[in-house]
Amino acid sequence: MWHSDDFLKALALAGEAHASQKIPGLERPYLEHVIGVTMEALRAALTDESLNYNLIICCGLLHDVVEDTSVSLTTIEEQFGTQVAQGVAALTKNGALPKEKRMEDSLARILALGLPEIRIIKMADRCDNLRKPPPHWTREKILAYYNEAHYILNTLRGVNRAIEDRLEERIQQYEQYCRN
Ligand SMILES: [Mn+2]
Repeated sequence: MWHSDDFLKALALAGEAHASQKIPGLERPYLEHVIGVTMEALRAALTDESLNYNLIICCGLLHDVVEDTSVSLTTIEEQFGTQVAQGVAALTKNGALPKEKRMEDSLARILALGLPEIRIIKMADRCDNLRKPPPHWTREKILAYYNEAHYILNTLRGVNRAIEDRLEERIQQYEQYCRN
């Protein structure tokens, strides 16, 4: 089982860090995305008792704070320990790289880390992100996002059937936006 204290501590940090952010294209608080990802990952992880649920909860809640806010990996390491900081680091895209290289690089670092929990969170992240695209997205961008979802699934699959099936399902649901 997980620790309620760690859950509340990670929720507080994520809530504060993302307080002013909205989900792109939707006027919804960003925290909904973060909690959605964590719940999606946890639901899949519960099919496998060997997984570290505490790691899923902390890294799920904190997965976007370093990429999108001023919270540093040092702060995360001080408050949550090395493993959570390593997980968040792998889930953080390297902004110094050209945009088209960032996903490939992040997925390579997620694989290299060797923690199934972090692979599950990345797949859960794309599950939640496969929402109705923002109105300003071009068809080309929607198709690229759809193809990238396949790339994420094919790169990270092999750790947890429940999240892989769920991502497959979300990709199929997203196909409706790729048509016209
Ligand atoms: Mn995310």
